[in-house]
Amino acid sequence: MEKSKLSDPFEEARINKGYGKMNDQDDPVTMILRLKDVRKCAHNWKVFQSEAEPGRIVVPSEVNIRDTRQIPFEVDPPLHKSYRSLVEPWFKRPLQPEYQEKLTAQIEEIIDEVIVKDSVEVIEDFSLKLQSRALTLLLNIPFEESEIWISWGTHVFRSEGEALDGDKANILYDYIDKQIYKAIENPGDDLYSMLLTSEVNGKKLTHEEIKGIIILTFAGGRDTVINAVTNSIAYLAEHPESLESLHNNPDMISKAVEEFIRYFSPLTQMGRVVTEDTQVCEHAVKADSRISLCWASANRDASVFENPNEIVLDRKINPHVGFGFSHHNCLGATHARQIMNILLTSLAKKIKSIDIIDYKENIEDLDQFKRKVGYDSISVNFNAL
Ligand code: HEM
Ligand code: EMZ
Repeated sequence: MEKSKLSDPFEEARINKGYGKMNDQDDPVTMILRLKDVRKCAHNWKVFQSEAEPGRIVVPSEVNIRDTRQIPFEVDPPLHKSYRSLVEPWFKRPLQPEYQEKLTAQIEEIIDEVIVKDSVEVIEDFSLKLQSRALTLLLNIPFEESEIWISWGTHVFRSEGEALDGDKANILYDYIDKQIYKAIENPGDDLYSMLLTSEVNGKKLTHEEIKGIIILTFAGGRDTVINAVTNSIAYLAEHPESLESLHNNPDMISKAVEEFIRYFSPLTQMGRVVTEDTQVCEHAVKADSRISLCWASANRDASVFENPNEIVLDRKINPHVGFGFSHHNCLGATHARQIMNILLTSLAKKIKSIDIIDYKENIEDLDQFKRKVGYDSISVNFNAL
């Protein structure tokens, strides 16, 4: 088995039944596995809602470690739209050339740092740094702030051996409270200050609403980006010919980004709470139970994707749901796509090949399904072009 491969644990259940089951802290989940059904359910917010108890749509459920509602993620239409329209222009800033220049400088600096070393642990020394530094651009705050976030490690709610870590979550919540107070005293042109002067439906945002938006910005874009970056490097290590193709055909890079997101599906699934007794895939689901939209399974659906288990860098038709589907589609996707685009461009420009020295896989335990999402650690040697 190739070291960079992410196999598809859902195939059999997807083909035979279309759904899977998993228990999660005694709040079981019916996982929707086919692309068509995932889209249908994602669209149907009246029956499959996001705004139940804060934390409940996340798998594993975060109800025990968080009371703050993440916005706009845990809000349904029509209110969802009001919040979303407020933050959307801010999250499109990565399209500006100036933003992209800064991001390019950040990424090239990291590559220049690692290229001279014999052994680089990609998560610590590459992906976490890249993700944290890039986030200073998205929030529009000083670069140095990233040092604090790097010291928190890869996941803000998770620690080694513990899927949910309340103490660790509190570090983030306290930090955000402080940052909001600082922005009240000393407003600037950062995301906190923008939110502090904003109104939704004629009312100023509360501290709790701002906190909910910022927590989501930190949590949603952390291990997803880290896994996307790390998995790309592992893949290119085993496929030097792909690195060469990207070097020779820069036009291919945006297609390659979409294909990596499809294949890696850094966010495996997201839940919804069922509001009335209904059926999915001819299977009864009860009101107040949970379903999940399994993006990772939908992205391997052979009725939609030819050779779903292969990375086809220039895949022509690629309607993947790696960034979700319908109104809750990923708000950070513009930023994440720029990171991936610039990463591939810079690697193709500077790196000839990458050798994997050692690695430990990160396997998500989804009850009967075990899914590799990336690595706990992976050491490599980058060889300059
Ligand atoms: C929503 C995936 C990066 C912020 C989503 C959803 C998916 C997703 C699948 C849909 C959730 C649902 O329907 O319930 C990813 C992947 C990423 C990534 C694969 C990286 C490769 C980011 C980043 C940020 C971010 C960098 C921000 C810094 C958000 C937000 C939402 C969201 C705010 C909620 C949008 C809404 O409810 O309207 N993401 N995400 N994501 N993501 Fe991302
Ligand atoms: C939540 C989620 C957002 C959740 C769009 O996804 O990402 C997860 O990593 C967090 O644990 O709280 O922010």
